Amino acid sequence: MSERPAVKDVLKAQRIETPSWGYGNSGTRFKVFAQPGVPRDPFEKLADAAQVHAATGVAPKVSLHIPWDRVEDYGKLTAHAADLGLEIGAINANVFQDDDYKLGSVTNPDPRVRRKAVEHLLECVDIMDATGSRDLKLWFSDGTNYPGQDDVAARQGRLAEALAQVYARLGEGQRMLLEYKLFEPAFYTMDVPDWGTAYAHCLKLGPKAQVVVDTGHHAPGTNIEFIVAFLLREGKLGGFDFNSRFYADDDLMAGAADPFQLFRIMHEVAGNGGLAAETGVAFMLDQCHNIEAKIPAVIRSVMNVQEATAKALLVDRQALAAAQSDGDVLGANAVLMDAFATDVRPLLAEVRAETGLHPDPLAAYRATGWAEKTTAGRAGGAQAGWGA
Ligand code: PSV
Ligand code: MN
Repeated sequence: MSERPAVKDVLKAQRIETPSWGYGNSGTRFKVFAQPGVPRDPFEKLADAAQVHAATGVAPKVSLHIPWDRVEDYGKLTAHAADLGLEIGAINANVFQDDDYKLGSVTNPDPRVRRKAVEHLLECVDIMDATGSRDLKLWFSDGTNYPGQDDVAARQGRLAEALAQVYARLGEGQRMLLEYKLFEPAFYTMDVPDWGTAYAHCLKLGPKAQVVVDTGHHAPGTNIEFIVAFLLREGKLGGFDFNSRFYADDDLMAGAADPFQLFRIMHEVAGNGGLAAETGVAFMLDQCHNIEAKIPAVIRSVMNVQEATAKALLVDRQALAAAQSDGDVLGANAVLMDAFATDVRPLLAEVRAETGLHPDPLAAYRATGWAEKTTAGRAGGAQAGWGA
């Protein structure tokens, strides 16, 4: 394995962003199970994220969700992040948890509600300015539950208008990442249900608008790697919200449900320039750890993304291209399957050791005693969760 310096360099350079909400309490609509030692505010969430970065060496960025992570002083939060060796990643807007948004946010038939939603999105850009964040991540729960409930084409017009207002406010080097989702919470139509809708809006907006692919947001059986290849080719893949699903938007650990799918996605990323820093693809996690310990679950997810990336980098591209141009169907498939079947854990252990890390991030984390310390030290106060 040690004869692969180029592969190792790419693995050393890849960064995986972790979500602040992954460290807080979460659950399903049936129950939120509180866990001991869970952070009580965004400062403590960053302290937990720093443990993930310390163990893996590749997770310096943390996505925030507003208002869950709203603070008085974003300069102070950013300085706290820097003290921990972290940076603020994407700012996720939240226009889905207010009574006003029952019939939608930026697509609501009421112009007052639309204005309120746009104000929130603009506030998120202010927070980007204050924290040095590059990405505004937009997901809209907007949609309808019943045929005839609203004019679906008119809703597209309202959406385009709101996006244009926010796009115009973006500064130099800032991006808007538009996320799509097939269904939930709306069950008849979502206003941004698929990559095509997101892509069309981003294309109209301009180069700072790109699509984000949340791996849990598709119909079962959707070929996500095709979407990834298409968007990369068009220069419109802004990033991923990685997580895995068995049924709907399960938000389980990335790579847990279908490691082969994650490999296929990373194969398209690696083969289409998506691992080059200048392409700007953000590898973010968007997960909730409802029953498992949160920090080790985030570490495991980071490792799963790294393993899929390493396997994708091991694909013999020359042999693949030769088999493809020869029309050798089985040969081409074998090249891909050989890479997928490779045990890349020793390679990743070497990469970690070469960067001064413990070869086993989970063992490194356990050795810190952080879980015991926070369980004892974070008694009292209200634990952070979806509504915080
Ligand atoms: C929506 O399901 C979503 O994927 C969006 O990214 C939200 O911001 C996030 O989940 C909240 O958990
Ligand atoms: Mn998401």
